[in-house]
Amino acid sequence: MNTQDTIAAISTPPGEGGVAVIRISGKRALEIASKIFSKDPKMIPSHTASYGSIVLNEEVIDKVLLMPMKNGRSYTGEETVEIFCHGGSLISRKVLETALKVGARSAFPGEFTYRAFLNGKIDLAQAEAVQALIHAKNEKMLSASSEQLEGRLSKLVKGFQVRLTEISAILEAWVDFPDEGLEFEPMEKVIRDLKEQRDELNKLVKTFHEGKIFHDGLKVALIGAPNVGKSSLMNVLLSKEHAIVSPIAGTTRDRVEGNMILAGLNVMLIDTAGIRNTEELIEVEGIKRSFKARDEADLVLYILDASRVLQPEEKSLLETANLEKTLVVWNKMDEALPSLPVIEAPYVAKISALKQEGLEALSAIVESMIFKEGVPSKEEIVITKGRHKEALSEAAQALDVVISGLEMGVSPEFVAFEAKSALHSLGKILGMNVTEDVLSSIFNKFCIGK
Ligand SMILES: Nc1nc2c(ncn2[C@@H]2O[C@H](COP(=O)(O)OP(=O)(O)OP(=O)(O)O)[C@@H](O)[C@H]2O)c(=O)[nH]1
Ligand SMILES: [Mg+2]
Repeated sequence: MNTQDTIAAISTPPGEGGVAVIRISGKRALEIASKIFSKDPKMIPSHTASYGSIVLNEEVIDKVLLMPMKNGRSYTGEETVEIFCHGGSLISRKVLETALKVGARSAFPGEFTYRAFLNGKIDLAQAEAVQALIHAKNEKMLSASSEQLEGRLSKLVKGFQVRLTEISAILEAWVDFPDEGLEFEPMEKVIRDLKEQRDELNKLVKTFHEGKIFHDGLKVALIGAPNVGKSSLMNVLLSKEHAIVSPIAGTTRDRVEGNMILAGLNVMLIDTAGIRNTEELIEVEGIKRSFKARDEADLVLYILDASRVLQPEEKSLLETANLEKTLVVWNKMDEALPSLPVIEAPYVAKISALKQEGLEALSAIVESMIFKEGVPSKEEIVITKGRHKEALSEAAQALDVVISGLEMGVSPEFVAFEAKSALHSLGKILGMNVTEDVLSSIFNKFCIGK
């Protein structure tokens, strides 16, 4: 990928809309714009939109607003021109093509952001946040990625780097002047600092549990005997008649999926065939799938019918459940028996799918099951990328080796080497010492024009 070229792309989504934006970025952006615009863009003040025509070979292609961004004061850090044209897909394509005809090159996916990264406008963690922000489908992911884009994670990582660089220097000095030992700073203080850093890194690593859920969402399976109201609950949660509901036991035979937002998270609900002893071949296959859905789910809503006595099969099903991820839901509370058996499970809810009662409490319990240590606040930094988690754990592990090395008095060279390796791992988050492969795997996922 030649980074000297001036690149151009349509930055708005494909299809028809009110306005489309064509972005041109690179050393020759103004010159290229001057060849196709009715006014000289060099004369337009930076960051000011000017009305005019896109013209090529005397043919007026469109009436547009054009805005130059000069002296690198742009997203990419390069000279940039943005053209706001009419939003038809054909017209925006034509405007782009005029720019390509006079010397711009089509941008690759994510190439504008890649240049912003190369020009030091943003670091790699921030570039990843741009991508996450665009694709965020729930509030929590949006807030985590905008924090990251603002550079909060980067700042934290840089803080670790500063302190570790100091410690590294001390250890290096110790390598060079072993006789003088650690007189620059007492050994106890170095070890104490290192432990603090390691613990903070590990704390950050742990937030990946939440981050992954923000990013990937949750699979929630509705499990239970026939006729307890699984499909009814699914329909109520989705606010539509998605799965067939009937008083006949064994209505649902296949897995039925639906997507929704629950407790601020993307949830894929999976309705399943009611589990019972049966010889019926299709139902047997359906029940097999119910068990599979139960085992794969992040969370299981185990539905019981409060209007009738608990069946022996239901009790034994509960005995084999993974209770940490199971929420026992008494449904049909509107027709509940006078007394319900006590269920030995940490999470129990009572609802009526028919009357739509108890659903908020259900959502609150789901939230408490997912965020066992409380919902992360907006200010809290949450790791959402496996890549970051890996780099942070690597750094924490390297620090572990440094700490035990210092405590056991191993050779200073070895300890200094491990401290360097921790620094190296942290740098990867910001985009230092990462391979071309890592970079392209990140930027390839972007859309064209970003
Ligand atoms: N009274 C009352 N009836 C309910 C409630 N929820 C569901 N039902 C009724 O229970 C019957 C079975 O509901 P479904 O949602 O089809 O039950 P299911 O668990 O999906 O059943 P299968 O698909 O056969 O496994 C229907 O007649 C529903 O109207 C409730 O909260 N209260
Ligand atoms: Mg059903």
